[in-house]
Amino acid sequence: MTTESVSTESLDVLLQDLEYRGLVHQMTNREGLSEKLKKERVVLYSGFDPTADSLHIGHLLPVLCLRRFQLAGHSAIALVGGGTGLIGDPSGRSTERSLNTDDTVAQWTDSLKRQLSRFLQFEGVDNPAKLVSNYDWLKPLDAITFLRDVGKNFTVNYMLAKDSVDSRLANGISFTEFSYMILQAYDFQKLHAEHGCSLQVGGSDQWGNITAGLDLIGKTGGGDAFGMTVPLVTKSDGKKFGKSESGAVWLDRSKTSAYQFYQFWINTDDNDVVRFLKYFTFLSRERIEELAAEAAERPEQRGAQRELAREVTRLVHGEEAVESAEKITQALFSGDVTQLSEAELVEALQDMPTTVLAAAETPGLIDLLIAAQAAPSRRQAKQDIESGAVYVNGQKTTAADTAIGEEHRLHGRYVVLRRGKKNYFLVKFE
Ligand code: 485
Repeated sequence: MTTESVSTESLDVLLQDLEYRGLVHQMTNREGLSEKLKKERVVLYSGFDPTADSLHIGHLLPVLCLRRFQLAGHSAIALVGGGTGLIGDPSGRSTERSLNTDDTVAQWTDSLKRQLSRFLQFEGVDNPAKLVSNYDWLKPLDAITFLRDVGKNFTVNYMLAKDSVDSRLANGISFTEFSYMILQAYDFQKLHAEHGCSLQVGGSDQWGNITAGLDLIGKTGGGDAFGMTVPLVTKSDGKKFGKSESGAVWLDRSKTSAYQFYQFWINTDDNDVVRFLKYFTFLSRERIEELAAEAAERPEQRGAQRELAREVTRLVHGEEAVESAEKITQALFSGDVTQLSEAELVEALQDMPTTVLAAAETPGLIDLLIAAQAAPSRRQAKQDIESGAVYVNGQKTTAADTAIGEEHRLHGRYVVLRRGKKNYFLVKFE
């Protein structure tokens, strides 16, 4: 199961590569794991709780780590917490979570499984990945078995000493969340016994849960097992990583469009871009060093940001999404929005002010600027038009008495107004 030999050369470089990328935050027994990784195909897992209908970029490091291990010849298991998602992990949180219904968690479990499957290979390789939900073994676990066989291995003293619990003692923690670590420990033990899984990877807030699993495996006579955490992603400006102005950056395209996703990465600070290239891309060390040198010499060209955005968008949404995001970026930069498909136009202007007018209306340009809230008064609107600051579908329009008729509508229903270099307004006729 775990003893097949794999080309030792590729395995030797894996840990070095992870360390070069700064992906190893904590690790139990580095030498032991290094030896094992060189010697055999290791089965590892990482878990994701269905606390929303999509993963977000805060989940990406562990997801990509599973992929890195798989590409190096190891066997990755992505676990969705269909069971633990019904309980609620207190790790890294200062307040109790509210419980979601069984149906909601079941739906979110399916969504997460679908998303995770994009990053791993399940067929056509000799180390196919696995996708499991801990609902399958946690749901049938009865209270007596759980307390006798699992709970007996943990002292309350040990549990109280964990950060996730200790940090909550002042304000209170339910018995439900208090018990969470034991469930995650049980998962690790289960995967260890049934799939030969000997490594769990997670974010740094998962250290306590991962080591609880190692302790359980140790106490119940299991063999070698290891834990590793990836760092919490920080930004040099001190703001929280993974939030854009419109909230979390999701991996689901219907929540964060591929263009918005691409833009998020394009906007990476010069001080963060090299670190993020290491964290989030599969580019070689040579290529990263090249981009780092380029970014240091010619930061204004933002070549490193462009490559970062392209690579991560390709990983998450595919090549076609990269092309369309670049096309949209170019169109908004040059102002020529007429080349965009309807879907691209909608995506491009998604975050811009949008006004809906009746299809029968054919307003004059001044009225349209007022309706779209692109000008505060008719007087100002007229002045903006005559001074050449107003563009209709990318065309500078200096006649204040222009009527905006059907011939101006892109894809039969959109008019794109622009004031100045980058203030866009979308008017939709329907
Ligand atoms: O056996 C397991 C069951 C559940 C989990 C892990 C193993 C999930 C874990 N307890 C958890 O809550 N993870 C977070 C989540 O699902 O959103 C985040 C972590 C973050 C990183 C990410 O998952 O907070 O550090 O591990 C993948």
